[in-house]
Parts: sequence; structure tokens; C-alpha cells
Amino acid sequence: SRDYSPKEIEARVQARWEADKTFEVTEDPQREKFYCLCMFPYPSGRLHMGHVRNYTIGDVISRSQRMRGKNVLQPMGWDAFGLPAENAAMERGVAPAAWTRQNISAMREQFKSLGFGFDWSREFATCDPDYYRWEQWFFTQLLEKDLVYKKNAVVNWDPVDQTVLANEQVVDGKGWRSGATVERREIPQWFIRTTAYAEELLKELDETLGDGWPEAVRTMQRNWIGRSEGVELSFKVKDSAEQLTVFTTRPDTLMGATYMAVAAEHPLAQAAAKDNGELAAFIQECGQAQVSEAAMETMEKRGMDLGVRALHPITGDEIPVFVANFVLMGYGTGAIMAVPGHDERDHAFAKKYDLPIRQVIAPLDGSEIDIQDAAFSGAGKVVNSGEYDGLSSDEAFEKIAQRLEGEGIGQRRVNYRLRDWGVSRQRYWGAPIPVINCPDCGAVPVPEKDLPVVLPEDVTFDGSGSPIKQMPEFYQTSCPQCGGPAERETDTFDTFFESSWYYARFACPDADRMLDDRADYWLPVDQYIGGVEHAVMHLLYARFFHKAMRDIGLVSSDEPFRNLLTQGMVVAETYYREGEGGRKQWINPADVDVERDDKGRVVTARLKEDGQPVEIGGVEKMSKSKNNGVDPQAMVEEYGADTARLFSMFAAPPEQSLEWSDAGVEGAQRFLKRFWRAVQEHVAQGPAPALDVAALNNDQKTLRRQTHEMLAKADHDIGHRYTFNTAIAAVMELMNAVGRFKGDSDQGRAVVREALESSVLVLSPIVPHITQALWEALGHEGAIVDAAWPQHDPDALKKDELEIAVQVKGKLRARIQVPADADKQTIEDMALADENVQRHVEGKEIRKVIVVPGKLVNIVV
Ligand code: ANZ
Ligand code: ZN
Repeated sequence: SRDYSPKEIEARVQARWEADKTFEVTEDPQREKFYCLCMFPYPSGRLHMGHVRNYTIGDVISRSQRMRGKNVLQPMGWDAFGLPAENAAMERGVAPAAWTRQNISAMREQFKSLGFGFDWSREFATCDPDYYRWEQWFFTQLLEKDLVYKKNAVVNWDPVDQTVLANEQVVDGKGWRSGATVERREIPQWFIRTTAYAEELLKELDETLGDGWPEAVRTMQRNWIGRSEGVELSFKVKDSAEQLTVFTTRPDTLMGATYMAVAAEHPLAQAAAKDNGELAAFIQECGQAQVSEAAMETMEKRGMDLGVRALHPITGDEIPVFVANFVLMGYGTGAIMAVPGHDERDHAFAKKYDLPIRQVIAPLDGSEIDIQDAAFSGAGKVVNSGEYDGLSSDEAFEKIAQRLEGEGIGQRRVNYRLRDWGVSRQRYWGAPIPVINCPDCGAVPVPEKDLPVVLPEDVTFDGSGSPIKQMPEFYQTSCPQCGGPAERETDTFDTFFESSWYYARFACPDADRMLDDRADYWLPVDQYIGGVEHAVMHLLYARFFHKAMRDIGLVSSDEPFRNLLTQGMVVAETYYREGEGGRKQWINPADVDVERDDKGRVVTARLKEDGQPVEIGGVEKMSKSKNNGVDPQAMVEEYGADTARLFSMFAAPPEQSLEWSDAGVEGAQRFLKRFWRAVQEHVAQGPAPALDVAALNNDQKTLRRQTHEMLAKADHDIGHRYTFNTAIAAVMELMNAVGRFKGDSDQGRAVVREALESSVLVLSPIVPHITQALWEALGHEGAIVDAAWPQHDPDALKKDELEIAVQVKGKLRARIQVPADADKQTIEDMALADENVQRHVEGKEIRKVIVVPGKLVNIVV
């Protein structure tokens, strides 16, 4: 048919992939594998444009790698546990499991309509008991290896709803449903000893991942792990047998320590508060404020003197000990030696409480500073420190550390900011933690033969706590060790637990163990693609899991994701009207008519419905809250999947943000129509004869050269650089050249055919449906994804003639065509023979002719 009809083509091509199981792959040790994975979605019910972009990038890479002959795995599944299902259940009175499974079905259909080449035979959802049974098993293995432990940790407690709240459910310190002030409660929770792998997690960032991960992500992980080298040293406490141990990264500043500070939870503070009501009240207050580390930097520093005095290890001076709100119990030893001259927080605190500030480090450049005014936190030269004066910070670090070690009161230490991973959640919709609490034996892991601990799915969910905490039939059981009555854990895993190993399970989704041999065929993932918002937690937990799986003997690689691509956001214009009380009512861009200036900026916007102006809010990330999302489903229905895919690959390179534009979408559609017509018109003239390179005339040679220039560029851009937009642009340019090309001669048709076929092949990973149809129209059988990726012919790139600029006295006077292999003298002669050049040199003496072969001739007169 002559007209481009995406609906019909896409349905037909997708049905064929399904019937032929085109994307189902098996392990083949003879072939090089390529595992391409996009971060799997949370099944919210509908795809958004961010998904379309993410999965199209993965699909383009997968398909092009397959055309390069690799055995490509591209699986898909569902990150199915989590809070939104509980919220939806409450709003709609449907069980989280049923809601989740409905959403999965709807989204699976959407994925299929977009034409992603997923191996659906490997699909699973993390809420499938067959999946989570293995992470329950893995947890028991970690327990055996002492990589899991239980300790008290703080949760948000809603005293009215009598339930633990997730951080997202605490709004301005109040429970989101009850409105009650949230309390901090300590309850026993399970922790994974991620810190046991801190050193390796850090080291591999530079080694294995150094060339495959974006620098920004590696930096974020490095900071999150936060390695610092310092000294742990103990101060004597006056009139006491106690010692006060601190961690410092700056032992070189020891002579500048003028006070000490401890966290509210520190035993020394707790002891001092026993007979000091005011202090006890202050400590209580400190404990209530929940502060992030970032807030810690900026918040007001507050504290109280404990009345305790420490003794300086070198001078023996008495120095006061404070409790301070900027010292964290969870880091180092929960106590610091404060050096207000050289630490900003210590300085602010000293100013407030009028504590002495001493300068012990001077800037290396000799500049004068006023230490009472501001802390100097850099390294420098030691001053006011007796025998250490004159040393550099580094030298003093060494000398003082040695001295403290010699005296047995100090110890060099490496500290990490990384915390162990608390995995207990007091929520329903998650994988049950496989532990049974026995009054006699304590916490006993559920034995392998009793796994999985299945989460009951047929529950009514009203939000007043997890249903399984109210189901004796779930939690009443007997102890696997002594057989006595016991109770199951009713907490579930943090959902990051599921997403930490799904990539490995895709290799062997039906294995009757956690992983089998197939894992080592496919792993590591060759290309992982997802949002930069997962730079730290997900990607760090998955790396931890991989190493722990390796040490249990399940995989042999060290890292899960060899290469990482973090795609940019999808952004769009926002529009609004002022509602009551000045509140903005966001209007969907689809409901707005706009006029733009010649730079494409919106100048006026009117509501379609009433023609009245609306406010222009600027370009922001597509989101529900700004109502600026575009529904991919509607777009696929209107234009087809190929247009959606082409637009999202053409509008920006993957790592940058992509701005939605109706004009861009229409442009993409227009191009596909032209492309379709060009191939169909060519085909309608009957088969083209075989290409005879030796018989081509100049125009034919030029078109052929343009084809091969496109191929060379596309190969690099799609296969290596992942800048799909520039590859698409190269094809568009070539199609323009084909449009201008005249020649119905046999060889003319042969070079056109080569140009069209090359374009169809190159675009096929991006727009797989239309190219499949055109591939067939060009007389080929089989799936285009099984065709070989086209390679350019280096000979075709050679130009017979080159264009050279001719300048007279530095001014451009002519452009001449010279044979590519012409020598300097020939070029000079040809330049001087040019008519226009002659006119400018006439009657003047030629002093010098400079020839830059391949580029230019400059004539000096
Ligand atoms: C004396 C000193 C002098 C410090 C100076 C800094 C600068 P990083 O690099 O992040 O590891 N510190 C130690 N434990 C703390 C805690 N629990 N809460 C708050 N601060 C704590 O930081 C280590 C530095 O942070 C340590 O070195 C300590 O202050 C502080 F010119 O000791 B320093
Ligand atoms: Zn027991």
C-alpha cells in the first residue's frame, strides 16, 4: 500500500514478533552475549513519557547490538511491592495484590503497543512468591554469615492511628491521616551489614566501573560511602575513671581543641542528665527533632555544658564537655574534640557560647587571617602548637598520630559515612521477613523447606496498620528449633530488597534455586539504563547484593552493571490559572492553544475551551503535580508507536533533558511519512539492477559517498556514543539528498536503493515497525532485527575531487574543484587559472603562493 498507516503496520509487525517469539533468547556459549536492562517500573497503572524514553533507549541499544551479531537479552518485569498499592487499596477498597496485578496487565499491553523487544517469557513481578522466596532464603544465608543483625532503631509512630508511618507519610511532623504529632519510637529492626563491603564498594567505583559509569554517579556513591581517615583518641575525664573517645580527621589541630561535644544519646550526656532536670529536658528536645545531615549543616547550633571536664592529652588543660545538637550518635564515636579555629560548626558554637577560639593552623601563602571572625578549615602550617610548630598539616597529622599511638591513647582509623541498611518495614505490601520469634530460642530463621513465607493477599486494607499484624492465622506458628509456640515476624522487607537482585533473576527466572548456571552466562548486565535519582540507594544496594551473592557462590562477577546510562528527564511547558486564595490550578498543555515567537518560546496561551488567556509557568519535569504530563497511550493512538519513539530519540541525546513539543512530534510523523513514500515510490518502479561501483558517474558517486558517510556516522553514534539524535539527523540529511537526486538510469536506481536500504537498516532499532514493513517492501524476508548491521565501505568515502578555497591577499575569491590527488604545483596552476582570481591579481606582482593541500590557496600580491 502507498499510504503510511502506522496502526495497521504496527499491529501486524507486533503480532509477527509474538508468533515467532522473536525476542525470546536462550543461552548460547558460542555467541557473545549482551545483556541490556532498563530499570524495571513500578506498576502504577499507566506509562508516562519518562518510561517511553527510558525503554526506547534500551530497545535501540538492544536491537542494534543484536544486529551486530550478539545474543541479546532484554527482559522486563515489575517492581511490584510498595506503598502506593496500600494507598490505592484504601482509596478504592481493593486489595493491594489485585490492584497491582490489574496495573501490570494494563502496562504490559502498553509496552507491547510501543514495540519494545522484551523477552516476555522471563517476566516476573517481585510480589510473586516464587520470586521473593529466594530473597527470603538469601536473608537467612546472610544471617548465617553474620551479615544481618537486629538492633533498636527509631521509627515514626502515629499515636492516634497506632501505626508506624513511612517518611513520606509524615507531613510537617504530623501523621498524614490522623494529623497527630508523630513520635519517635525505638523498635527492634533488622539491619544488613552493608558496611562490611564499604571498602570494596568504594574501590570498584574507580576500578571496574571507572570507564563504564558516569562520573557524577560515581562521585555521589563515593560521597555516600564517605571514607575518611583519621584518629580515634581518648581523653581522660577529670575525677572519673571514664574516658571520652572521639574521632577526628584532623589530629594536626589537636592543640586547638578548646572544648568537647557529645551527642544527646551519648552515655556521658545521659549520665549527666540523671540529676540535672534542665539538661534532661534539653536532651529530650534534641532527640525529638529529626534532622538530616544536610539540615544539620545549616540549623542553629545549640548545646549545654555537662559540667564534666576532660583533660587535654598533651597540655593537661581542663576543657569543658558539652552536649550539642550537631553531633550525631551514629557517626564515629558520637563525640568530638571541638576545634573552633578550624571547623565551621565548632566555630559557630564557640561564638554562641563564648568559648575560646585558638588558631593552630596558618594558611600556606602566609596571608593574615582573623580566626575570631571565621574558621580556617584548610590544610596549612602548624602554629601555636609547641614542638609541632612549623610542620605542615600532613606532617603534624603523622607526628601527632604516632605520639598518641605510642602513648596508647590513640589509634588510626578509617571511618565510613555509609550506614548499615535497615530493611524492616512495618508495612503490609512487601515480602515477609522470614524469621520466627520464639520465647525460648529467640529469633530463628525460617528453614529453607518452609519457604516461601507467603504474604496473604486476600485481605481488607483500611490503613490502620498492616493486616497481617492482626491475623493470628498468619503469625501464630511453632518454633522451627524447639517446636514450642512462637510468632512470626510481621514486618516486611524494604522494597529496595527486591530491586537489588531482580537483574540476576532474569537470567534464570524459573530456577529452583536463587540463581543457577545461566546467571554467569548473562551477568554482568552490559548496559543498565535508568534515572539518576537511583544513583545512590538502588545502585549501591544492588552492588552490595551482587558481592554478597558472589561470596555465597551464586555468581562469579564482582559488579552487577558493567555500563550505566542515566537518562535525562522529560520536561514540558506548564500552564495555570490563579484559583481561590492565589492557589495555582495547573492546566494540562493538551487543553491549551499557544502562539510562539520565532525562537519557539510561548508568547500567548489560551484555554481551548473558553479562549481565555492562561498563565505560562515555564518548562518543568512532567509530573502529576504540575499537570503537564503527556499520555503516551494517546500519542500512540494518534501517531503510532514509531512516531513516539522517533520523537523521543530525536529531540535530545539520552543524557540530557528532553523537552516535549507538539511541533517536534508532528515533525517526526512527517519525516516517517516522507520516508515511507520515498521507499514505496522506489519499489513501485520495479527491482533495481545490481550496483556496479566502477560504472558510476559523478552524481551517483556523490550519493553513494553520502550513504556511506551516513553509515559511518550512524555506526559510531548508535553503536558507541549512544547519541541517537545525530544518527537520525544523518539519515534525514541523506533522505534529502535522495530527494534531490535525479536519475532514473540503472545505476542511478542502484545507488538510490542502497541509500534507502541503508537508511531502513539504520533506523530499524529506533522505528522497528515501519522499517520492518519497508524491509519487506524492498524484497527481504525475515525480521529486520536479524539482518546484519550495515557497515560503511571506506572506498566509497574517498572523494575524487576536493573543493579548495582560493584567497587573494587573505580575501576569499574563488572555490575550485581539484583532483583529490593533485600535487601542489597543479593546485597552484588551477588556482591562478580561475577567472575571478585572475581579475584580482591582474596588473599586480605575485609575491608568494601558499598552498595548503586539501584546504586552501593563498596568493600574496
Ligand atoms: C577535630 C576537627 C578539627 C575536625 C578540624 C574537623 C576539622 P568526616 O570528614 O566527615 O569524617 N565529627 C566526628 N564525629 C562526628 C559526629 N558524630 N557528629 C558530628 N561531627 C563529627 O568528618 C570528621 C570530622 O567531623 C571529625 O574531625 C570531627 O571534627 C567531626 F579543624 O575533629 B573533626
Ligand atoms: Zn524455640
